[in-house]
Amino acid sequence: MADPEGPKRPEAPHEAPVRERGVATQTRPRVQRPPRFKVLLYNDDYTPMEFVVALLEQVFGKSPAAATELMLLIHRSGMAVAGVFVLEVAETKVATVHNLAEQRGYPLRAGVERE
Ligand code: TYC
Repeated sequence: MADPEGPKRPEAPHEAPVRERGVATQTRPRVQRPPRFKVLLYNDDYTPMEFVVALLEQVFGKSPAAATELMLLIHRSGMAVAGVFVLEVAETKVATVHNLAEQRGYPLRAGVERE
C-alpha cells in the first residue's frame, strides 16, 4: 500500500549533523501592540455625583460599586483614569462623555493621555 504521506526525503548518510555555532541567544517574537490611551475624567463643582456614577457604568462598563468609588476618587483628588483604550475608542469615549454632559448642561470634562 502506498504511504499516504507521500514519498519521504531520502536519508543522506554522508552529511555531517548541522551544529549551531556562536553564542546561544534567545529571541522573543516581536508582537506589535497598539499604543493605549487613558481616558481621564476631571472633577468640577456642578456635575451631580449620580450623573457621574451612571456615566461610569454606562460608558465605561463599571459596576455600581466601582463607579461610585471612582467618582468619589475624582471628587476628592480632582481627576482619575476612567479606562484605557486604543486611541480611536478613547476619543469616542471622551466625545460621548462631553455629549451626554452637554445634553444636561453639565460642565463635566474628559481627556485622553498616552499611557
Ligand atoms: N464634584 C461634583 C459634586 O460635588 C461631583 C463630581 C465627581 C463631578 C466627579 C465630576 O468627574 C466628576 N457634585
